[in-house]
Amino acid sequence: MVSIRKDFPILSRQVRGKPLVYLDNAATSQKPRAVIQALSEYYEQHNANVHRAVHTLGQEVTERYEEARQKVADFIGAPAEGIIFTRGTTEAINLVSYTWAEANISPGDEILTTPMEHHSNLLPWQRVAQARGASLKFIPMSPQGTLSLSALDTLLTERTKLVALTHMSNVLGAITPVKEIARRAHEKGALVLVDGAQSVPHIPVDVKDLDCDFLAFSGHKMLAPTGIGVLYVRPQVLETMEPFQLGGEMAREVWLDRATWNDLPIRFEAGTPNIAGAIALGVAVDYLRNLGMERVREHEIQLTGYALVRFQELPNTEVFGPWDTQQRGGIISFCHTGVHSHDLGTFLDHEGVAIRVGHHCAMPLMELLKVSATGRASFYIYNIKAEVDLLVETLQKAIRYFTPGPRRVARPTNS
Ligand code: C6P
Repeated sequence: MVSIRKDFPILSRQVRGKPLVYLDNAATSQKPRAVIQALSEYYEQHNANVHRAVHTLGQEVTERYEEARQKVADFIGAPAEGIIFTRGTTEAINLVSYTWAEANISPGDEILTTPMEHHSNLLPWQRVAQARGASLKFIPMSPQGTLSLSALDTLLTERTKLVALTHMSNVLGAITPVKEIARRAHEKGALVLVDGAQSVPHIPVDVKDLDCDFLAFSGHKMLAPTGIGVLYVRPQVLETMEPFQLGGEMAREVWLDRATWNDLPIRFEAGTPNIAGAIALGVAVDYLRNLGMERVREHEIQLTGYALVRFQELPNTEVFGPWDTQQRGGIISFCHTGVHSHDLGTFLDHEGVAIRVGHHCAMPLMELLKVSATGRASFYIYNIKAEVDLLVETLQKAIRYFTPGPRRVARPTNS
């Protein structure tokens, strides 16, 4: 979507004297001017605390904060009372692990997840399993990210209390069949938590359609600032949950020895929240809705398909994840047999191209892929084919540069 590039001021900057080619969107997205302006307008015109003040500024920001909650709710097809603002996906998942899981996971219970989870959706469950005497089970998967659904026949039992899985792998780009897994988990009485950090910014997501009980995602990966994220909880489940943190605004009445809790979802937002961030997230949601999430998805399918074809020109380079663009998002992880990903990433940076290299906070998946690190290019709405071309051509140069002499001469090049 070339026309929207002008909305993103950072895209006109240079890096090391070259135009920035930003392909690290799975780590964090860039921000449109509308979001940046929402932040400065908030501090220049409205700044006050929410839910507390009778004065005009306080009322203005409370109204805007709650409007943002409604926008986020509509974006994922949820009721506003099921939307809790958090710092991000990590805090959202930890909230569930410290509240719902502590109260509902007992010795002998099982938590089912996958080997491709980001650490944020693995470590909290390791902790809960250890603390509660429960066990952690994993749905087997192929190196491309296809989950073995037939294994659910034996893996899902009456002991399964929670299925926690990513909707889109941050390494493979693989989209998981959440709907099917949720249906089968519910048949056994288990709840379903979806890590939507990589899906909500990129594909249409509707919690009613997925039929999940929890959905966690981060604003900063979907055009909003850092430090704001969302936990959706199915209201019937939320009503049963004890508060996560205790403090200001989450209590209704407080005595010296006890307290009662405020309405949902404020009960789960103790202390002063990230008001500016939440309002700016609302603006980011407006921006994405104006574009249309179907269009966002279609754009990324096109770009990813093009990139997958072009990556085949790279010698000795393995590309991970599904080949079918319908089954993956705009994330391409790759590994060269002879050149370390960090060298490739550094070379690309010298040409203004930003990708991520490393284990991507998914170390068990690296083990499954039998690599210690990958390079990862990830796309968003403002990326264009010319950037994919530059990425592939610069990778070709990097591979030639780092490959020892004779092979350098022998390989046909386009330089
Ligand atoms: N992945 C990446 O470069 P936070 O940091 O809380 O906003 O998001 C955590 C998280 C959870 N789940 C998935 C699937 C994720 O991809 C991430 C963040 C970034 O892949 C930073 S490690």
